[in-house]
Amino acid sequence: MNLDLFPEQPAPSTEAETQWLSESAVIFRAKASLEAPGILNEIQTLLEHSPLRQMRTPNGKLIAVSMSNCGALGWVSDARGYRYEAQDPLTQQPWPSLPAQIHKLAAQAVREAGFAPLRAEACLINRYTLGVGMGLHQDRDEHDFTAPIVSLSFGLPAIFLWGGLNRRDKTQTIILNHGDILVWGGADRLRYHGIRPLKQGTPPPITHPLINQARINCTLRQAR
Ligand code: MD3
Ligand code: FE
Repeated sequence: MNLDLFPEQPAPSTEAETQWLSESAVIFRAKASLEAPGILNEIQTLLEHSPLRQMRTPNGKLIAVSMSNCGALGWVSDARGYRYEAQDPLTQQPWPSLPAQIHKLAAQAVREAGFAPLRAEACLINRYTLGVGMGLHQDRDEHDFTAPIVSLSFGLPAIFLWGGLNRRDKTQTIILNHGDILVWGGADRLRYHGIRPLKQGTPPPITHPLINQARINCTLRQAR
């Protein structure tokens, strides 16, 4: 008997494919699949130094996604605002260094997307458990909006909302699967975007405690 547990989601393709969302936004499907176990192990190790935590918005609201950072700068949010910091406020130590495998995949994706090399000194690590999402927002805490952003997705598939330059613009839904790398810049850099609350879905072909009924997203940005 074949019980289809996830009838609404097609099985994610394990095939490497390139999908352009526009002239300056591209998804490299399954591009990080091979490196995923190694990257997840590296993330697990660095999270022993700078653990995942829920931050608060400047208005005091708890952010549902659990976050940490690696690289020279980390994105933080608290009563003093959204900003990049060289030290983890939890440990008052520098953030762990960016794993070489993440750096290498991101640099390759930026090149293949046709952008100039970037100084990706900030890597935000987001972890979504079931029911957790991220509301529609723009990424505008960086100095230079001409630098593209790269994101790597691992674990459960997520429904990504791809909006326009105004909050009220219509959004498109795009599924981000395990191993997908997304690069966007240029005219798309300030688009509104978000992640729908995570649902159960086809698990990826590997298991790892960080992605057990969960999704990990690494977002690399040039902050300064
Ligand atoms: C397209 N993270 O941390 S990454 C964030 O999956 C964030 O955790 C999401 O949004 C996540 O700020 C989405 C992909 C992404 C991020 C920013 C974009 C796509 C984007 C900005 C403009 C257009
Ligand atoms: Fe964002």
